[in-house]
Amino acid sequence: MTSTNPDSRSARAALKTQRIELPSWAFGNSGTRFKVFAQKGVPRTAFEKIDDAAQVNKFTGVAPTVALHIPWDKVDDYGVLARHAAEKGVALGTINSNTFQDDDYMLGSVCHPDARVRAKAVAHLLECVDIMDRTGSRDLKLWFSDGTNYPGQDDIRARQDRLAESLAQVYKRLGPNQRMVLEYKLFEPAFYHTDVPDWGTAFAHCTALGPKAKVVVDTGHHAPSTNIEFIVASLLRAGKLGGFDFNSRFYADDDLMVGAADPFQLFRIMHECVKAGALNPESGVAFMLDQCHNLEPKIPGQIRSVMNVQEATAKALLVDQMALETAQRSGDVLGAHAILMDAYDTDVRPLLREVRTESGLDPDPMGAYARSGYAERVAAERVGGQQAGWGA
Ligand code: PSV
Ligand code: MN
Repeated sequence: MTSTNPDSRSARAALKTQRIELPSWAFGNSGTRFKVFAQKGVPRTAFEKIDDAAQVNKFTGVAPTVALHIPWDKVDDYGVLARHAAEKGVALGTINSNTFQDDDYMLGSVCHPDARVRAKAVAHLLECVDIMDRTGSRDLKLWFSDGTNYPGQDDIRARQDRLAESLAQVYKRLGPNQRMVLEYKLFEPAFYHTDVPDWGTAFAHCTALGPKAKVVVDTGHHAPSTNIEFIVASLLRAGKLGGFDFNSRFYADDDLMVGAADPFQLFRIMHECVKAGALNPESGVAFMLDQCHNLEPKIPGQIRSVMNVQEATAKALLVDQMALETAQRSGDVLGAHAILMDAYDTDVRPLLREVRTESGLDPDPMGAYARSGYAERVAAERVGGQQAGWGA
């Protein structure tokens, strides 16, 4: 006997409308501080990154937007880039800011002790909003590498004040349909204190700013053993979850394929999302990948990641919510746990194959991509030029 919902019709419908945003930087070369191994056929331009992202959408059908990172994806005319994306069947998504790769930012960006550097960082963020106007993007994603390495290096409270002032300047500039989504991260590159280290700090700043400011949960940005689904549930409850940067980690911010290290955690996160109706695009929760494929080929790495999210989502959709609630209310500890685990233990791959076939897709996205010959074609075509890379 299974306690998963035997009627999978609503699960199928939800899986067909699910949307997962891809990061442009996942298609460029990446590595660690020890070595970046170049791969054949890697894109040289933002246009070629879009081409590769469009392949992921072509074979999964659920990844129709591509996030840009500025200045990595800087182009002369964003209208041309947006039209190129549309021709390839995708659209430009979230604009990610970058205030971490300029010499001026050694001691911070929006929290820097020098007002000149703070102004420079804010000017970059405002430029990102200008780009959003041209790309039609809704979200400005903010992640700050700001922090200190040594006790006493700077004033922790003053840095919070500078952060709040800088964010307020950018918030004022947002259009009626634009949002800022603030990402937190426990540590790295700062090792003593980080200015936005956790969801509480991000939440406090977003609450002070107003309804257009929301928190982003990057699944690789917590201390080991952190209960991420609790954070997700709390932010959903407060209407402050802007979205996810999905990836997985074994040790720190490993940026590995989502669902690779801990598929059960991903399921628990998606269970909270399903319960809160966050899968619905109108909920305003953006499901994005933020990963680097250092060893594996990039496009199949992204396809696999999308499939991992789909599998966790399908399992979460199969949770018999009514039976779960009944068990929870009656204090049936083991019964409630069993209901959740029955859904998690379901092999949802046949269901997803059916969903893909019903959507006119090949049921096997990895195989279909491999058979398409795209990888060989771009490896032969993309010779010369400078391959895109993290930080390039
Ligand atoms: C920081 O570690 C982060 O998660 C932010 O989202 C950055 O924009 C991204 O990684 C850069 O790869
Ligand atoms: Mn991230």
